[in-house]
Amino acid sequence: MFTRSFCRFSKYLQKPVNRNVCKNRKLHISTALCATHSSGRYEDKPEFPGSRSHFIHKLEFINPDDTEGIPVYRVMNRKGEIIEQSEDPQLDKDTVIKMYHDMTLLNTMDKILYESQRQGRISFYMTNFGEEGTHIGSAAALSPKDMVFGQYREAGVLMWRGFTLDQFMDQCYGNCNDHGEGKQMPVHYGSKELNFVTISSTLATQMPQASGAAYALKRKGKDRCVICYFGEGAASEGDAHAAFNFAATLECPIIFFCRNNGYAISTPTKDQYRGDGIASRGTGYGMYTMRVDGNDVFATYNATSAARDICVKECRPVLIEAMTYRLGHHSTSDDSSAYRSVDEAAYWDKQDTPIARLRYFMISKGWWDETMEKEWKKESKQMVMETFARSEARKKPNPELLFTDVYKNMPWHIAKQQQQMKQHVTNYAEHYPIDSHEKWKD
Ligand SMILES: Cc1ncc(C[n+]2csc(CCOP(=O)(O)OP(=O)(O)O)c2C)c(N)n1
Repeated sequence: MFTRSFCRFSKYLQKPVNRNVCKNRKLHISTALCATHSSGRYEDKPEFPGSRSHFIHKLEFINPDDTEGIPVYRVMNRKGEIIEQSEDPQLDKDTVIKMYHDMTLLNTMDKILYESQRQGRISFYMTNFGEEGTHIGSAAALSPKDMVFGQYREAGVLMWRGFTLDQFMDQCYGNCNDHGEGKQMPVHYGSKELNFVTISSTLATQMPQASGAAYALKRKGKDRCVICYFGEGAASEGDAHAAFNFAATLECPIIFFCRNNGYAISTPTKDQYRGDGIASRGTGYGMYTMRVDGNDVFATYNATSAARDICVKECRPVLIEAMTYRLGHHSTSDDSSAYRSVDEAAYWDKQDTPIARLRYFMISKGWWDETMEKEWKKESKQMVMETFARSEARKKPNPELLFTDVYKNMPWHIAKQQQQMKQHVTNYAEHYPIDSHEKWKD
């Protein structure tokens, strides 16, 4: 204030304003004020209600380039060797094998559904290649009662909780067994029984909703928390800010789980943000924060387990940023070779995948070998193929369902449209693929 009025004042004196003079003057003034402060005549520490801090007496900006990146927590190296024995979560053999089974089954399902889209058998698909460790590691650390809000690339969380291959494929086919009645695009899964809130396409909208759900859980006083997954691209949405700030100020038991896989479709992280990833934002909102190696299923497990404890015991939000790499294309509508080198993806595929790391670990324990690998590959592929054939053969839902659940009770004008559609399709049946749908009631 003082500096600005001093500059304005010099304009009235008809003298050219020399910015440096102004700047020097400002520094001079502030030194003078500081001298008074240090003499103890005024307060010794700032008492502004908006921050907790202390005074400094030299002008300096905080330069983000001066701060070191937040470290990446890992438990095992790329060869599946535990680095620090005290950090080994000591999971039993059955749990580790389930982790491996789920990660690889997801991988097999992805390959087959991806191919099925290429052949036009389903309309759309998104693979989870390279990110299986983030799904399984985090899901395994939660209670099945914890609520999940996902983005769309977290199918492994559902798999861990028991979503069946039939349920995945019925949704992708939008057939009569799909709980969503074929209304959404493929991969928009949801399951009330498994506490997995149905996915929707609009990025980051689930984030403030998840904070709200966590607030509701807190009010109910249950030992439950919410986990909300999102990509580093989605974190640029305004909704992400709203979610973080609400969760922190309202003290909500929520884990914000960011999958930082390097890309948001074709946008690399260097065009997405200029700070130190997403984790560096966490403490700015007043959240516990940590960055984890997302290709390390044990590190992800430990991080999520500790975050859950904080949520439930302290009722505070936690931000986890899991560093990983999106090995596949963004979706079946994308060809990633248009914006990144094939060599780059191949490097990650060869050097560091969560599946390979866990396999190394299991082999070193004597829990897995080549024969088991071959048998499981064969068995899991067969399971996926059989389910695929079943789902494909099922009829599409009754077209009447297009009009249901717009509201809880169908208003008269929607009922009228439903009748009109039935009449129209009956009159022009030869122009509609009516036989591939379940029949409506007359
Ligand atoms: C509000 C909104 N804007 C844009 C899109 C289009 N879109 C779909 S996915 C995506 C990229 C998201 O990237 P990221 O959050 O990093 O997740 P990833 O796909 O890498 O898992 C975009 C821009 C959308 N669905 N919603």
